[in-house]
Amino acid sequence: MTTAQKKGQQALKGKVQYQFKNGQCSYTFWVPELQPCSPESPTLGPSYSTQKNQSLTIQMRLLFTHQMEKLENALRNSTQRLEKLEENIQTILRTELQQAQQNIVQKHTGFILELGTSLLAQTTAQTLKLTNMEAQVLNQTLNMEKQMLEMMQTTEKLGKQMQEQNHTLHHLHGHNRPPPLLLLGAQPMITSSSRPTPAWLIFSSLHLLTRDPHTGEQEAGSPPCRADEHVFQDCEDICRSGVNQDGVYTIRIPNLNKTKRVFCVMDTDGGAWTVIQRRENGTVNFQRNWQDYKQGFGHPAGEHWLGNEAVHQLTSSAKYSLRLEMEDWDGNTSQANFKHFQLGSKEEFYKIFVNGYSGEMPQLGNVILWNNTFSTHDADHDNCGCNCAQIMSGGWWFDSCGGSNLNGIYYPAGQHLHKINGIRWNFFRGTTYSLRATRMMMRPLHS
Ligand SMILES: [Ca+2]
Repeated sequence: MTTAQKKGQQALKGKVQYQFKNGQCSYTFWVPELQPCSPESPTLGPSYSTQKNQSLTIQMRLLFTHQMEKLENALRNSTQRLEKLEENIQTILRTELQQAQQNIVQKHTGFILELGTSLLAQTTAQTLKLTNMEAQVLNQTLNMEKQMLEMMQTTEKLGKQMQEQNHTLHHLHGHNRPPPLLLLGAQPMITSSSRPTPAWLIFSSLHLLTRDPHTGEQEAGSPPCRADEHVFQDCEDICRSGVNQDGVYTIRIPNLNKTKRVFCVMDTDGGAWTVIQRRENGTVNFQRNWQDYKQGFGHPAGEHWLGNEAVHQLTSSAKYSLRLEMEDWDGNTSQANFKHFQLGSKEEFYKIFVNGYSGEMPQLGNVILWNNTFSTHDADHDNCGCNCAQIMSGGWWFDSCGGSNLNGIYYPAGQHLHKINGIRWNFFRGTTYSLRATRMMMRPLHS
């Protein structure tokens, strides 16, 4: 509240004008003018004293009002100062708070950056280590492949030298005597001098198969084919039913509640062969995984893999023999025969059991497949620190990558040389020669 005092500019007779202003309101007072005191004046008496007291009261009120006004102003000034002080304090506190927050953010950011840098450095170091290890492994693998190739080339040279020595010995002993390999108990071998064309006609001449390798006499105990059975376990069963034509037939695999289509090579003299593998033109991809080799694939009338499980069940239900037939790109053929043949279970990784070998290099023949487990690129069960199926391709009983792989990559004519991952049988055409055609087949053991 504000108050103004004005003293009247014009005095009425014997009175003095006082004006007060409070806000928008103004008040006017007329106060009697004090007369100089005269003790002798008979007019001064009680009336004069009363007027004087009233004037003093008004002056006191005015003075009080003035003091109050000063006090209010002082209070207002103090309030304003306090407000400014509070504002300054808040400003200072806000500034300090912001500064503190910035400091905290900077510290956290610095810590996170430092941590990130440290992790990045560690990751980089680990990546470098992994890269170095990968490079070392790759180099070692390449070195191993190179050494293996060199070893195979050396083996191939030794094989050629051995063949030349055999040839020399043959000439030294005279042309009327058979070559040494045949004297060592091999099955009749198709040599280049007696090679017919086409070569597979030789395989159809199965009367050779049933003859004793030493005497050339007919094998004893070869049952004649008959037609009194209706559920066929294998091609020999079909042959016994009276069928004597080569072709695709249906058999029921023992212990498996399903049938299989197979190609049968009928031989009325010596039973019939159930074909379990055939390569002849590269129309079927043999780069398969474990499951495919387990179940079989391809076409029985063409390129075909009967399946490890079926062969395991067949060879577990009866005694079987195994024959492998091979042909190179010049029409040369060769055979490998195993009198005893059995395939282990999937828990044994379809380990192959062969014995009673006859074929080229008879002293070493059993070793080429003997007791090796089956491997594919996704199931490494070989005896090498490497993965032979990845290096050699296909699925096979590799050992330490071994001396054979009839399921390798099919290379066409002109591309079949210097290949370690082709269709290979080291005893026939060496370690880097990829063959033109192969056939694997089995039949019950003839005593
Ligand atoms: Ca291995």
